[in-house]
Amino acid sequence: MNLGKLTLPSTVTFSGFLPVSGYYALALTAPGGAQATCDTVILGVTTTQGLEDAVFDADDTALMAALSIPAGAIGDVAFPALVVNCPGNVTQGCATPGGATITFPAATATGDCVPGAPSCLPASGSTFAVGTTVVTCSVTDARGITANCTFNVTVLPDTNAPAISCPAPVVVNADSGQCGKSNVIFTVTATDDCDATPTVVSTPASGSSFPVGTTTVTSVVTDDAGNTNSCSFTVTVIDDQPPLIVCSTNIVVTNSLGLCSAVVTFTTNASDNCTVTNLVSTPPSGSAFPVGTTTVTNIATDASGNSSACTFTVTVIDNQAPTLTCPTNITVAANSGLCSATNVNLGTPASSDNCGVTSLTNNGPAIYLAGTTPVVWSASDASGNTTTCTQLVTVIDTQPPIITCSTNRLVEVSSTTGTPVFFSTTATDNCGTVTKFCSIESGGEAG
Ligand SMILES: [Ca+2]
Ligand SMILES: [Ca+2]
Ligand SMILES: [Ca+2]
Ligand SMILES: [Ca+2]
Repeated sequence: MNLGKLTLPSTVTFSGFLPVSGYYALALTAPGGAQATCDTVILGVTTTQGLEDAVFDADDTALMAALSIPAGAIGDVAFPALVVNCPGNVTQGCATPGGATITFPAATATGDCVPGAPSCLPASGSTFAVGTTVVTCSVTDARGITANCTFNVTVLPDTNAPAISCPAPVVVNADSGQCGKSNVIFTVTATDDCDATPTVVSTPASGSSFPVGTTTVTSVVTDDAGNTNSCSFTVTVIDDQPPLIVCSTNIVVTNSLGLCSAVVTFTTNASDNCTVTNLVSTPPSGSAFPVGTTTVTNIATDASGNSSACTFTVTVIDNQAPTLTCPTNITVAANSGLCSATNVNLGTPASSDNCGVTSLTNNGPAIYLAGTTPVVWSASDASGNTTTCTQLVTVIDTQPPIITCSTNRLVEVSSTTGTPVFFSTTATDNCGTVTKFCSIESGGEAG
């Protein structure tokens, strides 16, 4: 057995002879290229004459056939087997319904003529459907020999719902002048076993405007596989703004005719950032207000119980004087022996007032002289309105004068024509001067 190597030029022609007996090793260089291990074909050829001028194109199967080298003829030379080594089976969870992108270690190949890394199908980095996929990695060397291996890629779906955490109840005050709060910010956190950024949707969303009151926010988280979870919390917006209330200015009116009061209407205005639910005036508009000054208290309340108050006064003036009717004029007799009367009973006047008579007086004297005396009655109310009337009181003298005659006289006649007689009579009256008359005056001649 002869073993040898022959390096052939890149361009070869077969010009010699073969077959022979014996054993030769021929190193052939592939056409057009440098010699490489993989380009070397070791042939075991039996020849009787040795190797002469033998040239081969190792890649030329037609040549090989022309050489009549039986396939088994080269079996006596051991090539390092071409072996492809697959990575181990891969199992990965967290697939979406569309699958999962899986990368796996590269397959390797061993042999003396490995042209490069084996290629795998599906390739690493491909999207694998949920389930088990057989990956085949193969390589073909320059000799046309193909080797392969397989391994399993198993993709498990994401069946776990995300975790979600809602914030504690949010309590805020309403914006000034608004029945709500704008731009309410809150944070809902969520995590997932597979999806690094699960999608959280809150309704209403953070940054929304919330009305006064309590609103429930529902937050739903969804992972890439469509698993969901939810939580909820409340956003409470407090109305801490009391209503704005505007009272009437103070009111002054006169009484209604005949009444010690007046019906007064007024307007109280109130507004609120939400709604004024109650506006109460005490006493209410349209009430009968008594003469005098009454304070009206006004209270506006909103739905949240905030309230504001203001006050003003209603003054009702009594400008109506009392009515007064004097007692009838009276005539009385002078007291006995006097030219006047005392303890005169004037009688009772008739008087009334819309608010009541507070003073009823007269200026009558204690002693009424004979004649007519006007007595002025005066009725007043509490507001100082006064009415007067006049009653005439007449004192008459019903007492006749008192006259005292002289005692009877007996006189002597001293003359034929008569005798003057002098006598004295006296007369008095309770009312002063008395006019006295005698049928014969003192000093006249009595016959
Ligand atoms: Ca999940
Ligand atoms: Ca309010
Ligand atoms: Ca009055
Ligand atoms: Ca008299």
